[in-house]
Amino acid sequence: MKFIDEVTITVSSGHGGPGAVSFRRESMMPRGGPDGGDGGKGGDVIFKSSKHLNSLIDIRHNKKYPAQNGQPGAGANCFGANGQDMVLTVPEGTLVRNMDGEVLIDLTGIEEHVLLKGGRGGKGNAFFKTSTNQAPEHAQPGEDGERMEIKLELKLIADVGIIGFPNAGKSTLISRISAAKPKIADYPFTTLTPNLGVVKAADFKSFVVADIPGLVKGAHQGVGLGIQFLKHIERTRFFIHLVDASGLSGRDPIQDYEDINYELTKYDENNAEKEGFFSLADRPQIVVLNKIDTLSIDQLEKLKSTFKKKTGVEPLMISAVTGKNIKELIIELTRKVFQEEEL
Ligand SMILES: Nc1nc2c(ncn2[C@@H]2O[C@H](COP(=O)(O)OP(=O)(O)OP(=O)(O)O)[C@@H](O)[C@H]2O)c(=O)[nH]1
Ligand SMILES: [Mg+2]
Repeated sequence: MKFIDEVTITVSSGHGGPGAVSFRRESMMPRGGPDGGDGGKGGDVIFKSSKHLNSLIDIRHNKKYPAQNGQPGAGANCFGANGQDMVLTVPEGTLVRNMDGEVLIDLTGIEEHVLLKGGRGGKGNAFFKTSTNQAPEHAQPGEDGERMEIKLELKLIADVGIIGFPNAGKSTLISRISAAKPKIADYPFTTLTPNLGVVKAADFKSFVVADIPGLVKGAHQGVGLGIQFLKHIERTRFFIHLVDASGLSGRDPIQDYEDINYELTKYDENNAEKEGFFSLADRPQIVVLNKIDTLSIDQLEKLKSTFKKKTGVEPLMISAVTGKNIKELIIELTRKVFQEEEL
């Protein structure tokens, strides 16, 4: 299964500025020579790749990305200013295709590529002065820029995977922290295929979270939907281990937490031989207890301390429905995603 982020936009390079027709006029020189300057060059459309971006979310804000036109030339041999380039910074690995689907640029391993060149500026009349034509009356127009509709495409790679029992609120959580709109319902196995969401964090940072179908005890033996969906989060850096704290399911949060971890170790055993595999059980986890809106303050404190005592882990307590502590969770996720990147 592939998750593709796709955006269609129109890019255009700038027109060249026209050259000027002008003659020097000074009181002592009634018949001054030509002094029309050249127009400026139109801006280029340039793609740059960045390792620090991981989705096309920032490109979605606009449909059109024009570079600036060059300025016209002027008298006194003034050249027009060059138009500013349109620089689009996109994640490394982005493909730029034309509308026929042909790949124009593959930003894998390359840092910068000019897609459309801006038009040249026109020559001013000063340029056309010759011994036989001392007073040329014409200047060149600027060259036109180019316009193109393109499709950007990026295979999304999730940074963070959400694991947990069915009904724990994984889909509710991803819908809270990203623009993803997965199906949410009060029965197990609502999610049948993974969902990806892009989380926009502070400082223009963003990262990708994957919501996969719930696991149950015995998943490694094929119970429930089985553990095959874990393969979709094999490449994530860490997990949000989401636990239903409400007790409404009739299960025990600590037991749920341990059951899921046990399924991870079983998955590891089955995949240990696979080339490049790295253990899911050893993958860092942010342990999050959800649905705390259903608990009294006393129950909440008690659960938190029992959880810590029995598992050695201090969980974050949230409500994906009311939004309680979601901001704190996003801060923690951002810290962990980008801290590991800097190491
Ligand atoms: N009270 C309360 N209910 C919640 C909370 N988060 C999720 N729910 C409810 O729990 C039920 C299951 O939520 P989902 O987000 O579909 O759970 P899931 O983990 O994606 O479930 P599967 O896709 O079946 O694995 C829904 O009825 C949600 O409204 C919460 O913070 N508080
Ligand atoms: Mg779900």
